[in-house]
Amino acid sequence: MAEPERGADIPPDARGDFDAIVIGSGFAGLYAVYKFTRMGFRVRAFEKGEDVGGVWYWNRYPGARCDCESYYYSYSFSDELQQEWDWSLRYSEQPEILRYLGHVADRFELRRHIQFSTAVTAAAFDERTGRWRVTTSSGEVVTSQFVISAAGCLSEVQKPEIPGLEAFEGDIHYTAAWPPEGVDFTGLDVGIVGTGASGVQAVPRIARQARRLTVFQRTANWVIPVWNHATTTDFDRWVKAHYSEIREKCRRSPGAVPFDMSRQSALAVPDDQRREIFQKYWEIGGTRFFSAFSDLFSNRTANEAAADFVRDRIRAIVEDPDVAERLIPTDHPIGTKRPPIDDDYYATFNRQNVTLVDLRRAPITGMGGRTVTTLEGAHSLDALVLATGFDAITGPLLAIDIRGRDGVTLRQAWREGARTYLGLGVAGFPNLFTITGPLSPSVLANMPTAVEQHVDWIARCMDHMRSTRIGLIEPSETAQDEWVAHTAEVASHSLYLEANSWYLGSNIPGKPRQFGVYLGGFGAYSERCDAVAERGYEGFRLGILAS
Ligand code: N01
Repeated sequence: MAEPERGADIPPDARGDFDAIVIGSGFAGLYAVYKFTRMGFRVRAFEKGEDVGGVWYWNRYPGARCDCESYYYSYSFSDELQQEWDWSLRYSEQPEILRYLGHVADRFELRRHIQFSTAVTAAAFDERTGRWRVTTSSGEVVTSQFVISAAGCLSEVQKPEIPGLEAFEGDIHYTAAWPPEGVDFTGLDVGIVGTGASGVQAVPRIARQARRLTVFQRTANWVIPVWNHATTTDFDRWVKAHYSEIREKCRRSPGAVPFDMSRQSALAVPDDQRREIFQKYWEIGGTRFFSAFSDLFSNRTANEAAADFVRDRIRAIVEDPDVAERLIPTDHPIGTKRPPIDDDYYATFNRQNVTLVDLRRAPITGMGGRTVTTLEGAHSLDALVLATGFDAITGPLLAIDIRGRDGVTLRQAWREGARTYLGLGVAGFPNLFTITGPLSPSVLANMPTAVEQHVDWIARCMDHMRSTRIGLIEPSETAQDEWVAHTAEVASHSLYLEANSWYLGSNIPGKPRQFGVYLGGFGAYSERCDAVAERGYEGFRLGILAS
């Protein structure tokens, strides 16, 4: 088979001049390139990885898997694509998702528009020309009418300061930047720091391969089973015959998923019935556990009932009662830090080669050679895995030197927290669009659906501007202020604010505490975006260029 087309084959554009620059080529970037090029826009995407995939390119750690079911964690824009692609697992693992994205890039000939191994380092709006000057890591400067960030919400790796880390002489691997060739832990003593979604998925796989695994846990997390299994021909056939209804349901639902949330309060049923319902949803598995009742994220007592149920499950699975107690979270309501989904996590602590170290009780005090020392003792390790997360939501945008009107940087504009209108645009930064940006439903919606909705909205807007000869669009300060206040108000009714989570930026020292996700529900949000467009881009200022 011929080698797929690569970014290196991009025909040089004589003027380095584009209609749209797209940052990134994960789910969002690929669809943006597809959509904009099909509409006749001159597009270039810059991708810092060597290939497409975004988050699925970088997060190749053992066990990396999606927590949405395969049939709806996929694109809907092409019926041929959704009919021809077969998923092998109910919840896809990283290699299969990366193959899918590679297939999409090949099938729709997208690679020719993507320049790989090239990061966007800066973007400055030129008020004289009304265009953006975009600088890349290779020193190239191009200009464009629009800049569209498809940099994602979880792509800026967090490398926390851990005492003595620089003195550790064994191998160090970040789950979020895993070597493409993989890592063989056979016969090694391995440590892992971090028990978020990445750590929880990696622990069972590494434990099966390594000689010993030491899990350094700072905060225990609530883990829900996934019950992953091979897809069946019958289910596949059913899905493919019903894709239009499934996708429509996703587009209208609060989480962009094809199932309903219960309308019943957890407190409206007697104790034994409540436990039966939790049991039923536990057996369904995944994030659907949280749709068992309507008020798990808004009512402390309802949430506590769910926590109580899961506590019992943990105690039933983990054989050592002391280890079980240390694995039970005590500092946040269930689900308010993103709950990891995995089948083997708790049972892995029954293995003889796995040790849990509680960093709350015994913090790491230093490292040296191949030893990690805590207040309670020394651990000899050949390799250390850091599953320590991301500077989420705003991090990928703030990592780029973005300058809007009057040379104001995005960092300055957001020094007290992200300010956007609909998570799509930023006042003072004309013609900059952010796909699944801060204060949109983003990470609390099924991503491919959220991505398609944003890209379609942006494409419609660009088309409208082209046909009406409007050169500039940016949110008004008033509309942006109202949106920021509205997102904060909606979040204030939820229990999410009770956890120190990356949703709130709490994992990054000095980051303003702000709930970065719109909690009003994806379906309602999407309707609002459509209404804004239909009312002539209400809340945006539209401008005609002087020349
Ligand atoms: O990162 P995290 P993640 N010393 O920030 C600990 C998505 N995702 O990569 O809680 C010791 O959640 C930190 O401890 P604490 C998903 O949305 C999706 O796991 O801050 N420990 C925590 O335990 C997810 O939520 C999938 O006390 C330190 C961990 O590191 C998001 O990505 C799979 C530390 C970080 O957890 C991020 O998940 C994987 C320190 N200095 C990820 N610093 C899917 O299934 C941090 N920690 C699709």
